[in-house]
Amino acid sequence: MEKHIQAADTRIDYQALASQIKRWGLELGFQQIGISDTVLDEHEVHLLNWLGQGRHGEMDYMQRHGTRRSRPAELLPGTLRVIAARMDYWPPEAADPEEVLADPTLAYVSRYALGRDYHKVLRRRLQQLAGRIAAVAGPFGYRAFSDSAPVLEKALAEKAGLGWIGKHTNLLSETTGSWFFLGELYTDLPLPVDAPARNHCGTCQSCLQACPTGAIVAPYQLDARLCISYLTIELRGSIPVALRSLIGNRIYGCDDCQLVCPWNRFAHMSGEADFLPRHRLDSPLLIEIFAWNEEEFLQRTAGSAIRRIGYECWLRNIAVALGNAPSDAAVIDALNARRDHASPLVREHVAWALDQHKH
Ligand code: B12
Ligand code: SF4
Ligand code: SF4
Repeated sequence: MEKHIQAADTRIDYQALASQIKRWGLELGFQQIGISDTVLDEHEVHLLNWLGQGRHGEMDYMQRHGTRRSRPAELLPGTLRVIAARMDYWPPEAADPEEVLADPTLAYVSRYALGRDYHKVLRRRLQQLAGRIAAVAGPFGYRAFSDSAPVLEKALAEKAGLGWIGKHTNLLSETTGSWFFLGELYTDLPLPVDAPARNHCGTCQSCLQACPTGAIVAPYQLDARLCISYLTIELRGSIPVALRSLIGNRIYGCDDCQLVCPWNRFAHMSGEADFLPRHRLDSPLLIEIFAWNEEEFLQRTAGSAIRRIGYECWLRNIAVALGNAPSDAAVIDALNARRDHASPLVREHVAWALDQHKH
């Protein structure tokens, strides 16, 4: 929060300011900016149902903040409007996802995590946007977020006209698909709001059908406990045995529901050097990255979102993928080299993986 909350300043032309904000957003590398009010009543009902059904699994942070997540002014008092932004992340120079997913000797890392951690990239740009607004409007109340606080980002972006929440529960648009991140500025400026985006899922069910674990339990409803993204990124303990073979070679996140979405034919490549793949993480050999020691893991994932899962979960995830790989000497040797690992979590997943190669 950079300053006090202010009332509408009659000297400011808010309509003109909103247009400038959208232009500045594009100059700063966002692909689209929209403005919404803070009313999220319907989304709050869905959020509370989701939590009530335990679909957040062990993501305690999803329920820790009460109604602050669905009521922006409870998180930042005085918030009147939300300036929602989206930034494409699909890296132009990455291996073809279908080819990587089809080769069980390779590891699949979801496309959003191949380069630099997006949280930092988006929040820095949003701060710059706020700086430009302040230069024209004077000091104003705001805070910048990108997956960094209890904020219902997709719902706000939908209201701001950036796209609709699809049946796979990601935000997508008919002009750009869904391969983008979201970020926002909560603000006390009484800016004019944009019209919400319309839903174009129609009768399509492709994402529900493509999900390897059946995590999209109904249109617009995701049971995170079944989602490979949750299992490989958020879950800290043991991955449920029944789900391990369904994970295939996905070692960090999952993109399947977006890969099949017809609207992603219209997706644009990211122009951000920050999102280019690092250390060939777009198609690494499973046995090679399983051999990294902790120092190598920390060094090669510095500045990346992957680092947050820690070395133990990194090995846990790769062990599962190696359990799903074809049985050959190199795979069995790699697993045997980790069977006495200091971590019980790693040992248990390695033992499971070795067991897969006995049948
Ligand atoms: C928790 C979380 C997860 C969890 C749960 C996902 C989820 N759907 O909630 C897990 C770990 C599984 C996850 C995975 C991924 N995530 Co995530 N995640 C979040 C986070 C932190 C909160 C999302 C949230 O509020 N969930 C609460 C539930 C209730 O929301 P919901 O399932 O979307 O349900 C909404 C609607 O579907 C609708 N609804 C719900 N039930 C019903 C029922 C009916 C009948 C109807 C009509 C509607 C309806 O209302 C709900 C509220 O708006 C946001 C960041 C943020 N602060 O917003 C990022 C965020 C959503 N994630 C993001 C990304 C990129 C991903 C992955 C693609 C990463 C990957 N490749 O592995 C996957 C996609 C998986 C998927 N199919 O959604 C991006 C999405 C960008 C975009 N274009 O939409 C976000 C916005 C982060 C960011 N700042 O860019 N994520
Ligand atoms: S990210 Fe993967 S596991 Fe999760 S809902 Fe989409 S397809 Fe299913
Ligand atoms: S795959 Fe089909 S149903 Fe799923 S989000 Fe895309 S358009 Fe909607």
